[in-house]
Amino acid sequence: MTSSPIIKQSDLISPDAPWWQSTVGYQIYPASFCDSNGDGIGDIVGIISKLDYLADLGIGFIWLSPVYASPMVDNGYDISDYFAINPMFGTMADMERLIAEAAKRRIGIVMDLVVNHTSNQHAWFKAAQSDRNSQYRDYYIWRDEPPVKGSDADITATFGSSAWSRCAESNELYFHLFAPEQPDLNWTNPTLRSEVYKMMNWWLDKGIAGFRMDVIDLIGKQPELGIITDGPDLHRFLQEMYEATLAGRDAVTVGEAWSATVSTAPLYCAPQRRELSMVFQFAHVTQFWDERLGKWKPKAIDWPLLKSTFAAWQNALHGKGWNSLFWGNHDLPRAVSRYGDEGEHRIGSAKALATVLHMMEGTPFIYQGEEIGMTNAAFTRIDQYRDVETLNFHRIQRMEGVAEEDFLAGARANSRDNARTPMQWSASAQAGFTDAKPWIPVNKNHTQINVEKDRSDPNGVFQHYSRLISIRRENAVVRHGDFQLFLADHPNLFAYQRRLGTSVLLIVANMSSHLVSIPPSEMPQITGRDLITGRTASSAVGTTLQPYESFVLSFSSGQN
Ligand code: TEU
Ligand code: CA
Repeated sequence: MTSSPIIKQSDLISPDAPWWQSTVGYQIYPASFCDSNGDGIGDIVGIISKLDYLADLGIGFIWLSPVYASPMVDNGYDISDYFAINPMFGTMADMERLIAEAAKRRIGIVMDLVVNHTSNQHAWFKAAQSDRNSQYRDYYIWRDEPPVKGSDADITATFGSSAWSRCAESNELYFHLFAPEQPDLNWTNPTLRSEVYKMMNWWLDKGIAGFRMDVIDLIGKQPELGIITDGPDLHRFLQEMYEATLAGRDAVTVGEAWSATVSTAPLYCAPQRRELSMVFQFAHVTQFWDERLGKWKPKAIDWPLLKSTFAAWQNALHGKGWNSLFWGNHDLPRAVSRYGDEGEHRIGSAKALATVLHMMEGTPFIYQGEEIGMTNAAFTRIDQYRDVETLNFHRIQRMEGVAEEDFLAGARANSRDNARTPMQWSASAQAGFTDAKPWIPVNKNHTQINVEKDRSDPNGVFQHYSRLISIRRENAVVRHGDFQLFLADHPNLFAYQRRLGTSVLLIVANMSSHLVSIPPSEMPQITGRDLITGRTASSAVGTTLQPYESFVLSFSSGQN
């Protein structure tokens, strides 16, 4: 096993545990992070200029959303060349400099690996569609006629409409689980698989720290049988990929798996299976979507239900596999807007959410702007949106008779663009993100919510995240302790204990905007040091918590 160039094993408290279990990831959505050349679009040089900021925060790696060559139908999740950088984001030399500059600060670069599909502008697809005898033909999935309605192969794409589109050139239908411009790759073709592994090795050899794998639970699909997730060959492919690329390297791999359950997750991430480092699953997200209208009609957050979901995952994976911990990403609304309070208690709720998430077992991911408590976009008109999914569903739902205001209300809550408005660096025009007109509007609240302002506040959100990251690094119990939920049915208090040997942490947060007293419970009555404030504090029954107050008490079980 070669050791990671990024984080030295000797720096870690448990040198036996992999480096990515002691640190925190930070997701950058390149188009919206920092624009260095005044074209209104974030870029790689912009990211390099903010590496010191990320080093101050204390993160260990960046998950970089796609920067590969792409026609940008789905903002880079439609790749036309895996070996090239989109000129909009910079050059390969910029990318190499990013890897090197990040490494100097002990930050790894985790690339987004989008290999469930390519762009329809990829050379493989162009060759495949123009010539039935092309060697690339079988890299994709074809059909002569549309499937019979209601038959197994009659599948709807994630972005709406049929997953089978007619190819004008060959007059056949090809399969795509996302936009028609994102044809799905046929993973049953061994040559295609080896091309993907070659490409992965090429990037790993450049010194990247690993991959976040886009919709990796879909690569075993068998559309003719109606099988999309958990296909019969899925794990065989992942094991083959591991041996061909990851074995002998100290890379991290994060598998996006919307379909993963507490029972299927270990199949991806149990270490002895040699597949992925961790899963990135969405049980806590999708449980609050409508049965019929999905994300476009979100349900209110029910804390007892949410807590029980986290607890189930904590307990199911403990000692078996590794999970990711996150509130948001580029596909989801902003954490404070969805789970907290974007008004009066914005700062408090951002901190409480961070506390309860970061003290669990798993690798936390911070989505850009979350560390200063950024909120949803608050767009009021459809022409402010850019996201292909939002625009498709707008068209579809309007056709189905959904009123404009109703659609806009759903989009305001859950459109992917909520997370994609530019990073708010300062109160100046365009939030210090760009000098030009940004590709998507800046949130009007940047005058109040921005990095400069938050960091000048010792009680700001950034400081809190930074503290939580140090607590994780310094306390093995955060990484490997067991988990016990307290007050499971309490509507506002999120309370749990982590325990490793004699070292115990008690985490309590009031997830509401009113005062809440801790009721009698099975929770230990102890006094310990609050790792966040450094004060001596107590978990005593009757203690009253301020709105969104949270604490992390550390004590030794020998003392009580
Ligand atoms: O997301 C997978 C995915 O299924 C989401 O699009 C999700 O279903 C949707 O937001 C829910 O409404 C990944 C990427 O994270 C996303 O940005 C890409 O658009 C998608 O894959 C296709 O590559
Ligand atoms: Ca730019």
